[in-house]
Amino acid sequence: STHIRPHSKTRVAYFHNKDVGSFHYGVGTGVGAVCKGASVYDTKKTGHPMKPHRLTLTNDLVINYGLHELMDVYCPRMATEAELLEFHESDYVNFLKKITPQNRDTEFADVLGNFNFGDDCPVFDGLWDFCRIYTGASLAAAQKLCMKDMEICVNWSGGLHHAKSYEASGFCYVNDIVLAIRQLLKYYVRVLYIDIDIHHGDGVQEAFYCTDRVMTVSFHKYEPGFFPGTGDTTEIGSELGKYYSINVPLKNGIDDDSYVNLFRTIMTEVKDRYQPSVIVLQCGADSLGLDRLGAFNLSIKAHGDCVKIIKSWQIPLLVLGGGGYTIHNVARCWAYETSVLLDANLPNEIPGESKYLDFFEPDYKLHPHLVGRVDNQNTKTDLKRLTEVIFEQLRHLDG
Ligand code: ZL4
Ligand code: CA
Ligand code: ZN
Repeated sequence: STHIRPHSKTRVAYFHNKDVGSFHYGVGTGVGAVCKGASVYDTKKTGHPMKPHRLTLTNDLVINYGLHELMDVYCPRMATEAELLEFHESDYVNFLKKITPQNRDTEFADVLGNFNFGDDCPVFDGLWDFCRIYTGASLAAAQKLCMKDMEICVNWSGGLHHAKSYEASGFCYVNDIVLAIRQLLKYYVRVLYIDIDIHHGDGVQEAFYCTDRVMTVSFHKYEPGFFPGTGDTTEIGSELGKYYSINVPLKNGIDDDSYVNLFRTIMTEVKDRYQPSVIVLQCGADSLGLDRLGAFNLSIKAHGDCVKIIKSWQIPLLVLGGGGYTIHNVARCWAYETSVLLDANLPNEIPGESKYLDFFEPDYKLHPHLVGRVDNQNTKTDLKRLTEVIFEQLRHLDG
């Protein structure tokens, strides 16, 4: 299938562990009963919104479109406990290692709350392995970039940006991004972290708030009551890290043109001023239109345009997943973005060989119409003012 990728020589490595898609964020008792089949569990009323099955769907599209033939495919190892301890506190790691749905209400009932476990971050079967699988993939991808024999590494199971060193948060238990960036810092001088998930990348921002060796930029919805509640433009970093944390707070319903223009304008200025040696891009797909938790209006093309812009700079790149709760669109988005990274052109028709073809009904297209549910509450004036505030902050980076 090389005909779909005529001229590109970019080397891309894809990290996928087949087991990652079979975990379920079940909420305590009765987990076994609701987890037997994805079709039963993945219904709106009973399930947690985070569904690892979306990673199986994504990989299925990648394979059925033949993209695996255009890149190096790795089944990465699991991260070790020692690797998790490079960022996370030992009390928390010990808890993660030991907690199970069976001991959660007895032995560990008192400490669940201390580590922020609850409805958002439930105990589920295989939690420890799940964390080590998605983190192992991000670490393997970062290590590959450190060896400098690959331009782009991809791990769609990573990007869990809310986890803190001492607790779980917002569906995230281990912060694979922080761990991957810490690995990159051993070989690269300056790391630029970009986060297009609809939620604020608070865990990554917090971890690198006081250093100028990592610049974090998050685009997100910022409204009273919207998780996690941080990410105002006033959060700019501190000490050596002052001016090295950037936040782009947005309102509901932002459309393709506004978002991509804003992204291009801000990120080009960030790149020119910061001159990153490597980039980590978190591609949370909950910024798409019609997401179950999100409220933006982006099409898959526009989301992918952000990836295209970063790829065009030809700086070593680690591409990660993140949020995304309307799972058939998550799979479409990340399969499309894999093709963007490969300069491959995919037909709009979803390949008929897919075992999961039913997920893509009724249109069976890669690019369905996702726009139109919420009004754009971001005015031209808002976005102009926002750009000015951020450009003013970026002026401090010279000299
Ligand atoms: C759910 O239906 O805003 C969890 C979470 C579980 C199943 C059964 C329990 C029902 C929506 C969300 C009660 C659920 C109450 N179940 C959840 C303040 C909150 C406290 C918890 O994309 N309740 C917390 C986290 C956000 C809050 C977003 C995004 C991750 C990422 C990267 C994390 N938490 C209010 C909500 C459900 C659930 C339905 C839910 N939780 C929606 N938004 C949140 O950035 C991966
Ligand atoms: Ca974000
Ligand atoms: Zn999110």
